[in-house]
Amino acid sequence: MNAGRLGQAILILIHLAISHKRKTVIRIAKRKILVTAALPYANGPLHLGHIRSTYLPADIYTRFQELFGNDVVYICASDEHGTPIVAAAEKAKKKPGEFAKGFHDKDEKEFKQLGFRMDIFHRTSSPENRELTQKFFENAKKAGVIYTKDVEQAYCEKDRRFLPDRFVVGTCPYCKSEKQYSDYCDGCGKALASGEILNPKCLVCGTTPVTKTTKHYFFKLSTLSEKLAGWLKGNPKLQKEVVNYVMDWIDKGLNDWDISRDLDWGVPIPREKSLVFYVWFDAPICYVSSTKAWADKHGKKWEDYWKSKDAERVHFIGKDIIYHHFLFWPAMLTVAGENFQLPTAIPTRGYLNLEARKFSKSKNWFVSLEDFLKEFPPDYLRYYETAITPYSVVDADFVWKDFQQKINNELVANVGNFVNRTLVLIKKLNEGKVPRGKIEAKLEDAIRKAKEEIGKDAEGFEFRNGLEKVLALSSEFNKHLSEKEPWKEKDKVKCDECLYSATRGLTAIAVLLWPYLPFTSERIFEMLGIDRKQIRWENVEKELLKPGTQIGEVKPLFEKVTDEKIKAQEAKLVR
Ligand code: B3M
Ligand code: ZN
Repeated sequence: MNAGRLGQAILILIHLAISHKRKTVIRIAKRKILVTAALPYANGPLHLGHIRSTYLPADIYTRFQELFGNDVVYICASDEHGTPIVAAAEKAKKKPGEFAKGFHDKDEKEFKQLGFRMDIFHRTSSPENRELTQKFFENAKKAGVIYTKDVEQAYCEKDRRFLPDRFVVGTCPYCKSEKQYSDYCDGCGKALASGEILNPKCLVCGTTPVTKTTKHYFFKLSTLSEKLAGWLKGNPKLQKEVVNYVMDWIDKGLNDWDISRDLDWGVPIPREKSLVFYVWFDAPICYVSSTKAWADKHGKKWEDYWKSKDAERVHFIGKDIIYHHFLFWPAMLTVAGENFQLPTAIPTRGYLNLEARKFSKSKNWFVSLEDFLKEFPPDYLRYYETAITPYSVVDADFVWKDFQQKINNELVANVGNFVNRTLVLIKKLNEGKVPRGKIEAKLEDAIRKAKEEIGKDAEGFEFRNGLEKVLALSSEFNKHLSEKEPWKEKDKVKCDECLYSATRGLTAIAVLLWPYLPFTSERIFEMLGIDRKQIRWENVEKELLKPGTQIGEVKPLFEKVTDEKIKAQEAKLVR
């Protein structure tokens, strides 16, 4: 080979290497997805309702994305500021930070027990959040959307302090419910404007407050109406039903937003002595600061998620905080500069009632997460709440009898039965070894089709539909066993084929169940002796159990929920 030829050959090789590399890059390109769940207020125990609308759907989505092989991060934190926390802490004779930390730790523990795989559970009172909140404020100022105005505020002369929001109690001017907070009536659900409450009293000492003038900071939401409307209408990933009524608010005209409070607990407003930011200003910023805290710890860049057009940001919320996430938060991001990107999707779900009534701790109409988890496995809650939760803002009802029925008649009778039956039959008919065979075409198709549709449902946040399809697949495999009756089959080849097909259903269902019921899924894998690293999307239709594998001890996957347990729960609710 002469030198010219050699050079050419080298060039070709380099070219091949580059194009090969390019191909590889394209193949392994993962989507970057940031998932957040609304930050729980650190002022009371979590109940079953919080889980259904927000933390569970966010977890299922995150797990699907992980299963798909995408780069997904699940962010959450305790929301520690705001007057409810200051008031509750005062009652408990604790400092707000110390008081909030108690619930922060409790929430974190319970989230873990439910299998929520949050990458970080941070705090709004963290230094990262203080710093970033002040930066957002300075940038918003530069963008010209911040102004100050004197406002009339309730002031307690005895305690010598301003009384924002929850520090004033009184009678609702609309429904006349007594002992309501001045910003919100629990009786009729109306948000009350400052000064509206009748017969106002200081929450701490009961004195009738006077009004005093104080300087507040405002965010000019009104000037961003058009931009927000454009974003809402131009983003097909936002829920139509929600967009419709947010557009209605915009059409009626947006009020400017008072972002300051006369308090000493919160993120201080720069250059002010006695003002902190309103809790709803710094809370969503904590989505970003938590990402930063997580990224710093893991050698990643938080900007990749927040400032890149290629990344996706998905906020899971309950319907009570639509205003804050569809208007305030995108408005804040719009004026933040520095290439901050707006939310990609904001999946919103309705409230959960308990036996047809609102959850209320004070009225003893309440099931805390802690109490639930003492009695039932976490996957039972994950199953039931997913099964009653459509992708919509409609409310649902937690009913103990319905819970029992769904667990016993669907989860135990269908999935539990299929898993157990398959393994017991292999024990009986093939000495506990996975038989050799070929999966029946009809069943192979069923797996492929279920996988495709469940994947689509996950991308569309339709988790209930997806779960129903996993159950339908399990039914189909149960039916296959009942029809083929392998225990009566004289032909060994046919018997083997039937059982082998069942094992393929078993592993497919175990993978597909993982985002929904991770504990159950991992138990099936453990029972089969398959490494949990095999829980991957591309493995749904693969042979994960090799013929000849010895099945270990078979234990029932689930226990039925007994009548006694349900009666005991019902009796706890004081009717
Ligand atoms: N802390 C909880 C709620 O209103 C509230 C969410 C903040 S998300 C930034 O549901
Ligand atoms: Zn009212």
